[in-house]
Amino acid sequence: MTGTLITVAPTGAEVDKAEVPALPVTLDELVDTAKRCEQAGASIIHVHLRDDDARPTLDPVRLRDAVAALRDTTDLIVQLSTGGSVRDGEAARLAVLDAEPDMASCTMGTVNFGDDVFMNRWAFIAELHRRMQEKAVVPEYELFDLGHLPALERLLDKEGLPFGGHVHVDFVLGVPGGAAGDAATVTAFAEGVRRYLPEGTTFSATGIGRTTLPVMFASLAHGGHLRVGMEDTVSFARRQAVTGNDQLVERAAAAAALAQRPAISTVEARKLLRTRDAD
Ligand code: KMH
Ligand code: ZN
Repeated sequence: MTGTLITVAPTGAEVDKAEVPALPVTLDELVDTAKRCEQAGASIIHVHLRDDDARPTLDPVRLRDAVAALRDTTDLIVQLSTGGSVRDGEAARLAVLDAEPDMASCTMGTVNFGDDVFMNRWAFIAELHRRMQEKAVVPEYELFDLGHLPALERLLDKEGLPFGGHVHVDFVLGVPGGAAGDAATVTAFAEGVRRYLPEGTTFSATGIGRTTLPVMFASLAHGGHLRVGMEDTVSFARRQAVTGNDQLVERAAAAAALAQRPAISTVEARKLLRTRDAD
């Protein structure tokens, strides 16, 4: 069993800066949190951007600037979100890849998302997967429901393996409308990975809100990796707001060390995921 890959998802598209002042929304804030999180043990950063009014944006110039700034100041693997916000259209979501990230997310199906719907049509998923193959971008397949596992099996069967040949998935649990964020559900997903996906597939898991801790411990118990960050939870403990993303990464790294699977470096993470500059 390898060490633990820690992904930080610092911003997301849903949390309101006015309600959570510690949320990084400017490029300077993003770079600052990225540096701290790398120091604390993160090796991947899952990036959503905000505009000057702190609203979610897929602006191509901002995306390119963010990729460049993160590369200049950290060695983190830059993973851009192609999920965006529930209001983003397919064309803008596909165009995210033009910013040439190391990785990008690829959600494996439509899911209810609170009062909204996070739309991921089959044709859109297949197009995203093909463009990532062409552009040498490693996907992180986001699984919000158990049905997303056989959907990914079908995608790989029809369209072939992703760039690099390694399959990495992330269980996003505890979204209202998606799979639950508890240990039994992590177990079901981990068993599903073995049943549906190629041997050697790696997985991380994240739990939304108060499901963060059970999902984190269950993922470690199954030999899985971790995603944490203010995209997914803004409270550190009961009545205790998160002070910054590095606080969540530090806790994840401590848990991984306790599990005898300490956080891996960015160099090891690139090798594991076979990003285009892994060598
Ligand atoms: N903001 C959600 C609608 C992703 O980044 O790919 C989608 C999301 C998944 O966060
Ligand atoms: Zn995201």
